[in-house]
Amino acid sequence: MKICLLLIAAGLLICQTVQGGKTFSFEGYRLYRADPFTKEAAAVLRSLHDAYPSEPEPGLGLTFFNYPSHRNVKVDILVPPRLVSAFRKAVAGRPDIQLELLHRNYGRVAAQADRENRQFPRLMKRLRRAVRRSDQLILNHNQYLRYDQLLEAVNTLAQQCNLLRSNTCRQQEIGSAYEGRKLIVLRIEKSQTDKQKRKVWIDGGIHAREWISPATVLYMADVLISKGLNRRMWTPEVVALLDYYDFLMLPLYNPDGYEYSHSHYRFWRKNRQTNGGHPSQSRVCRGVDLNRNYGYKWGGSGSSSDPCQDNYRGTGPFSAMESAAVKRFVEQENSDKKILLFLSYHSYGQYVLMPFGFKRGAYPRPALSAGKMSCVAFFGSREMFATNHRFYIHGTSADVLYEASGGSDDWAHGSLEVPYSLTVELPDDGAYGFLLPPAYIRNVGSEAVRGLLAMLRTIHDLETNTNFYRTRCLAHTAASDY
Ligand code: 0X9
Ligand code: ZN
Repeated sequence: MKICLLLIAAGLLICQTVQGGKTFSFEGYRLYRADPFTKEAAAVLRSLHDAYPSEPEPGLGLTFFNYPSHRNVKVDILVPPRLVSAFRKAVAGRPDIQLELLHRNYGRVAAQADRENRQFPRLMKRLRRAVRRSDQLILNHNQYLRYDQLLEAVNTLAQQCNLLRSNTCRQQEIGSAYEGRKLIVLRIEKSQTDKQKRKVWIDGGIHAREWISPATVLYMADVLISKGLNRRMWTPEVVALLDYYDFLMLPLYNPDGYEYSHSHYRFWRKNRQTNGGHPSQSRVCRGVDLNRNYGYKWGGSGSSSDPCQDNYRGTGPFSAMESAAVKRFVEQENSDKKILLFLSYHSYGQYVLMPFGFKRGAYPRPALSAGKMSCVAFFGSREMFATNHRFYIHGTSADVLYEASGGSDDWAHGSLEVPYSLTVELPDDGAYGFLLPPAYIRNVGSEAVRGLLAMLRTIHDLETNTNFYRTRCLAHTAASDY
């Protein structure tokens, strides 16, 4: 009851606050959801995507929140006022496209999200005076942090980790982003002498606008440290996890793009490197989609050669500094084939995706390897559903989402032969989309931790119990599909 009153009081406080900030306002922008029923309809959406790129001035053209690769792939599209009639002319009235207006003025939605991100930490501070925080994590997890704050948070985690158990955590600068910001990997290694231990790679924030992703990776690192090393907080399964695996965590893969999405354009996706000019553009466009820049099947479907597009693949495999740094590091860490699980966290949509993403109907070989990965994805998504009743779809990226080549997950499995490689699309399902309020961070974080535990439990079972696949997996995976 007290909480409710406080929440009401805080709600009033939110209403009173004056809108501020100098970021792009989205005033009058409309958010549409288009569902193409035929392949011709999907092609119409793709031609709009290509004809009106968001750049060279971000927000000038259409901003697609996802890519219309096939029929029945619903896409959310942000339309500036000047393009509303052209957009509607191309799409509305087509019997094979269902068009829904989600927001008439996305400026109001973005402004509200901005206010909440600034005010929620203050609200939580007040609340905590009344309600003692029960989970005892090291960090607050109530705000989408800026780059500096995020590095500070990683530093705090590393220090606390080593206070709990000396020499367990290490921060490693694996390279830098185009504008010079650091790429920091947090290593959590409970026993550095155990040569048998397998490694788990986890990255977040490869796409700038997916703010819930770095926040979730940070949350997961906090739980691993707080509940795996702190005697007063021990959770047996987390303790065991640190005995079996070493964790290599890169919470913020794309710091330049992330900062830009905070300071200028909220829906920026790529990194911030300057590209050579495109013949059709008088101005230079910026950014490479880092998740189209990987070397396995680079340059194929779902990636663009146009530097102004959001899914621009770059000039060649690993042409971007960020992905080149990650490649170097991950390859070195995997030189003894010790990486067992490669996990990339994105948003939004609620999917657990496995390779391959470059083409529909392409599966890991042998079929058993695809079946095992699918089984891990299934148990992960089932556990995440059990946590907060948010449903995650699992399958190969190309089959259940869209075709997109040059992704990190395809590379980890296809080139490095990491046995289990998954991409998790975190919440939500599109109601808030990228503007998921910071109040969700803890909630999504705990769901992600439980998903991670379930995935690693399943992998352990698969690797140690020869009957597990037959008795527990086959019921959930149509092995014949692979
Ligand atoms: O398009 C992507 O890079 C990911 N979705 S997102 O909406 N977060 O941008 C999905 C990547 C799936 N993996 C591959 N296609 N390889
Ligand atoms: Zn993404």
